[in-house]
Formats: sequence, C-alpha cells, structure tokens
Amino acid sequence: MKLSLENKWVLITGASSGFGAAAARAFGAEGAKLLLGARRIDRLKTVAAESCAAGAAGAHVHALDVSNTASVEKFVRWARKKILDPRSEFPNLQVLINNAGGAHGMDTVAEGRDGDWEAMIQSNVLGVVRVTRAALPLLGRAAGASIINIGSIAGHGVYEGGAVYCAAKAGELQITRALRLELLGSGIRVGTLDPGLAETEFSLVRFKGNAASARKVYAGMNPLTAGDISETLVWMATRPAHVNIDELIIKPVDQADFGKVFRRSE
Ligand code: NDP
Ligand code: 8X3
Repeated sequence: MKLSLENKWVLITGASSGFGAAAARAFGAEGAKLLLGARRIDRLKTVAAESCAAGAAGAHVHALDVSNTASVEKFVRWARKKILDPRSEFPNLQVLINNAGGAHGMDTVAEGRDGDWEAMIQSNVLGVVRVTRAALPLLGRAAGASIINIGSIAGHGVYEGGAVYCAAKAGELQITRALRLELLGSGIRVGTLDPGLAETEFSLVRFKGNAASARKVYAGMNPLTAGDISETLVWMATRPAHVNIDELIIKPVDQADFGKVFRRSE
C-alpha cells in the first residue's frame, strides 16, 4: 500500500530551483510539511508559497550552504526545532532528500580550475555526508523513513570534460551504498535517483550563466523535466515501508548514453 505523506516532515536541500523546487511542490501536493534549504532565500520563499498552494501542510525555509559544516549544523538545528514543536502531530523526519549540487565547468583535466573542482566535491559529495550526519538523529522512528540522494548517470560512467563531476557523482553513489549497509536494521530506507539530461538551471550553472551554451545541451531533443524527477521521488518515498528502491536510473528516451543523444534537425 502507498505510504501517506500527509502531515509528514520532508527535508529537501537545494530547493530553490530545478529538481528541489519541483520536489517541494510535489511533496507539498501529498500534504507533507516541508523544510527547504538553499543559498538563495528569495527563491526558497517563492517555492514555499507555491508548495503551500499545491497542498503542503506547511513549508519553512532557511539558508543552507551544504559546502559549509557550520551552515549545515545551523540549518539542522533549525529543522530540529520545527520538527520537535510539541504541536507537531508526527515529530519525526520522514524523508531527507539530498539534492543540492551540480556541475561547474566542462574543462578537461589539463585545463580544469581548482575552484570548480572544489565546488563540485564540496556540494555533491561532502554536502551529502554533512547533511546526512546532522539530520540522521531526526530520522528513524516513523515507518518508511527515507534518505534519497540525487546522483546522476554521470556517476555510472565518464565523459570528456566531466572528470570531476563524474567522480563526484560516483562518490555520491558509493556513499549511498555505504549508508545502506550502515543503517541496516534501523528501518531507514536509503536510495539514489540518478537522472540523465534534464532541463533545469543545471547547464546554466555549469556554463557560468552562458545561456547559449546551456541551450545547446538540450537542442533538438526532449530532455527530462524537473517534474519527471519530483514525481519519481514521491513514488520512491511512498512505497510500502518494507520496500527500498536502491538505485534508479532515469533518462530521456532521446538519450541512450552520455554523448549518444538523438537530436531532431531544427
Ligand atoms: P539546479 O541548478 O536547477 O538546482 C541546483 C540546486 O542546488 C539549487 O537549488 C541550488 O541552490 C542548490 N545548491 C547548489 N549548490 C549548493 C550549496 N553549496 N548549498 C546549498 N544548495 C546548493 O539544477 P538541478 O535541479 O538539475 O540539480 C539538482 C541536482 O540534480 C544536483 O545534484 C545535480 O547534480 C543533479 N542532477 C542534475 C541533472 C540535470 O541534467 N539537470 C541530471 C542528474 C543529476 P542555491 O544556488 O540557491 O544554493
Ligand atoms: C547531469 C547529467 O549527463 O550532464 O548529471 O552529466 S550529465
């Protein structure tokens, strides 16, 4: 039977755009109570309002930089206070979605920049373990509590210009696998959702605001949407409590592999 998320607490990192924002709206539509974090607070507030309009039982926002331990700990202290509010009907975190991350640059190793490499490892790898370590004490007492990490097909292979991003997402995959071993017996479910090409702000960030380069990534093909991902996240979190969706790869039909993309002529 589908698990209900009504009035359950769901924490989403990187909720200011793309997958995270769509997930806030989708979990909101299930009647969940949302704890949303990212660096852009104005964007988070808009997402929170949209989530409430979609049906969320509440949506709260707080600044979060997953690449900074002090910021993560402050964010989770804030989340804990919200969850432990005596007026809360279900004072447990039901779902943790480690989504914050992305790619910075597409340079070869020979031309790569330290700042880009550090940002990718900090957010996609260390961000996941930092947030999970801090939030774990909040999880676990509710049946079907889940940690869902956002990986990528980049964690399952490599492409030129993607060395560090692919390494980071491969790191996320191994962290997910280790966590599943470490949490065996706790009842907490651990999974990773690993998408292929999806049109969000991902490429705009990767190409440092160059909209033409970002558009080219999706030219002539039908990419995934943020809604495809959020729908899948809700599906993973609402499986019966004894079911763990371990690793799920989701790609557009037009993408057979990284560079193997079917593009219609303009
Ligand atoms: P977006 O750029 O639209 O969203 C990225 C989100 O991550 C934003 O909300 C951003 O918020 C947040 N974020 C980035 N760095 C940090 C940080 N240091 N601390 C807190 N939040 C941060 O892209 P997507 O929605 O596409 O990306 C979401 C996840 O999906 C990423 O992990 C990405 O690697 C992964 N992914 C994306 C794919 C795609 O093709 N789009 C495919 C496979 C995986 P803010 O800037 O406000 O902090
Ligand atoms: C994003 C998908 O193929 O651009 O994680 O690396 S890809």
